[in-house]
Amino acid sequence: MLNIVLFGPPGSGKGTQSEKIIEKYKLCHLSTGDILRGEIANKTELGIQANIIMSRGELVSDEIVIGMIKNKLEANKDAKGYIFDGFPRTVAQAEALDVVLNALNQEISCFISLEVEKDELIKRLVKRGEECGRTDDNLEVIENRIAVYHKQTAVVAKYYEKQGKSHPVEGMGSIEEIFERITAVIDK
Ligand code: B4P
Repeated sequence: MLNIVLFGPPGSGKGTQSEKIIEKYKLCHLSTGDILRGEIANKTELGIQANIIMSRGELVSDEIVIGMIKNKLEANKDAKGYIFDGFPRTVAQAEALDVVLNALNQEISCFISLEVEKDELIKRLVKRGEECGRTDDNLEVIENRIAVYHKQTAVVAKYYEKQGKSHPVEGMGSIEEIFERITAVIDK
């Protein structure tokens, strides 16, 4: 099975590239951001709590997101493989993911880390905020999301480097150019 973690700071293109990867490799898409936004749209108890945290640009608790991923894996057992988009975002989430996959006799095949300069991240997210009205895509919250990434999330790359699975990919350029770089890593 092909199990990919697509990693990078907010606005690095995880969601964008995930869509193209799923289409090409027919993988099951597991995006914690999308699942959380679904809970918010459905006004569930979890969604109401998550909305407060996400609109500040902070991370939702490990316990909640790990539970969500377990449920999704359980519900998609027949998948050819998975793409984890926006998860794991902490080392605790990475460790929990290994435990869950091991129990299913599976493992992460590769960890792809998109590298994008801060100015470009801000430019992309501000533009999306203007176009789509996502409440966390405004300058103040974007700055906090990037700070949270450096404080709590960037360290996850070291976890996969130690396992020899980490592949940094240049995330600047056109969506197609970046997709070609990603597929070159996956196909290898
Ligand atoms: P996510 O939904 O994961 O959102 P994101 O980090 O902002 O990245 P996203 O995937 O949406 O953006 P993309 O780069 O594709 O997280 C949102 C929030 O949910 C988090 O802040 C947190 O609160 C919570 N959360 C999610 N997962 C969690 C977890 N595991 N633990 C705890 N909390 C969690 O695209 C951005 C924009 O750039 C798009 O408009 C796109 O069109 C554009 N773009 C992409 N590639 C481009 C390119 N090459 N050139 C120009 N524009 C490009």
